[in-house]
Amino acid sequence: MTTLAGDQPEYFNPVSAPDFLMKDQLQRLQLQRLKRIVKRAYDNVELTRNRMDDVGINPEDIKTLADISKLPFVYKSDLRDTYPYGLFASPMSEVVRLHASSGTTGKPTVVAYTQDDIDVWSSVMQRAFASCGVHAGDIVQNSYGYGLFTGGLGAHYGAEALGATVIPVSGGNTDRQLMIMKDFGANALCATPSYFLHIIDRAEQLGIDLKDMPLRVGISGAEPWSEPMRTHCEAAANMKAYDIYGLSEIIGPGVGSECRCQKGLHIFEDHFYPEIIDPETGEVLPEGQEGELVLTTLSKDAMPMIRYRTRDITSFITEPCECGRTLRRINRIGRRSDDMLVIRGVNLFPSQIESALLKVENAQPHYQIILTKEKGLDQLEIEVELTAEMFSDQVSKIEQLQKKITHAIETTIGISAKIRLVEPNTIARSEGKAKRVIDKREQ
Ligand code: DLL
Repeated sequence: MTTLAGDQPEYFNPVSAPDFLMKDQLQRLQLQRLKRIVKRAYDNVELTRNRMDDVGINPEDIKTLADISKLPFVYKSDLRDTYPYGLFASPMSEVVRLHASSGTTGKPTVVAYTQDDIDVWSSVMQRAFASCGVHAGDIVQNSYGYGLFTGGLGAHYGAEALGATVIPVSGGNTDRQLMIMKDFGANALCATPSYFLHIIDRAEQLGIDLKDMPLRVGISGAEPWSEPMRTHCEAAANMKAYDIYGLSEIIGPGVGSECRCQKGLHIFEDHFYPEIIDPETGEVLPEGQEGELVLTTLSKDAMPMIRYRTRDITSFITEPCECGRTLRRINRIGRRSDDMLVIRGVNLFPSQIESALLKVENAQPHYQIILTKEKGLDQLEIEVELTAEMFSDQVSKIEQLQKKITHAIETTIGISAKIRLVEPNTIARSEGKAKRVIDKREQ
């Protein structure tokens, strides 16, 4: 049995206790919370009431957990259509915090928290940290952006609740981040995978070896990242890198998290009820099949989300986890249904490019996808950055690399792509989520 701080077995750590409930205990709790939250949303949110009335369902009709499938879905567009406060179930006098996520189409979507909601959020983040092996007494460098983005404050409160020391450095100013990391002796680093990558590159440029730092754990999320990327980060800093999942509409980071097994993310099911549906038909899929994750907040008062369509594609892992947690696991989210690019009729997800690049020696996972149209036909160009070392190398070596990358990408995505190798540091770096696609086809 593994232990957390001291000699306490993980099972008996009070932080993790809800992670180990027996199935029937958990389901009883979920049902009790589901009934309450459905009633709360019905009584206080006009959109929920109208949608439920339209399909002729009452809060009293929720008698079992399976009855959840009778409830109508909520979509991101519902937040936009009721902007800013239309889905709130609490009066503003009880709302202690607002966050927002920037949409691609103008107005952000706004989310709200009561003090109880903030407490739930801190507790799930505390459990997430604990399951990634962060303990009381650790020093957590929090490089998620602070502000309207939920990453910064979500991780901050969770780490404090755990009894760790937080360095609220936020994203950006990478040279300073590296100095702080070293001087303050950070054991854990929270950053988006793109920013993690940037920190690693910058350290290399400055001649800093991250392996000499006391870093032990990396906690990354907010965008898809691949297994090869995990290997890359772990090797560069001699640490373990864990995936953490969440979204503003549900609470922020802390909806789910990996554990020491690094085999899928446990969903904190006592607060967030997960379903996986066929995105076309809306039907709940048999356990194990891949589909869209739908989440219901079981205990969020200010803004209950009932059957929220995340657009994130994943599947449940059916076997029990070796860590002993009874919480269900989902596979890592590699793509969103609305991220999919259709190029000459072939489906492509940007994360496939990352995986392909990381398989080629000397290639960098800094890339940008540029889509254009020529004589009515889609053209796919992928800009890939050279390392400074490769850049000063012989032309023949660069040509060889280009060939290898072209081959790796074509065999991964199944269509031809023009690969353009670009000078080091020419593709914009991100302190948060990376922008990988420039689609010029509609213009
Ligand atoms: O990204 C919350 C967060 C902050 C999660 C920090 C983890 C760490 P949003 O900005 O609302 O919230 O974006 C949510 O990001 O629907 C997924 O598409 C994507 N996403 C989040 N975590 C992961 C992950 C935050 N671990 C959207 N893997 C979600 C893949 C992720 N995609």
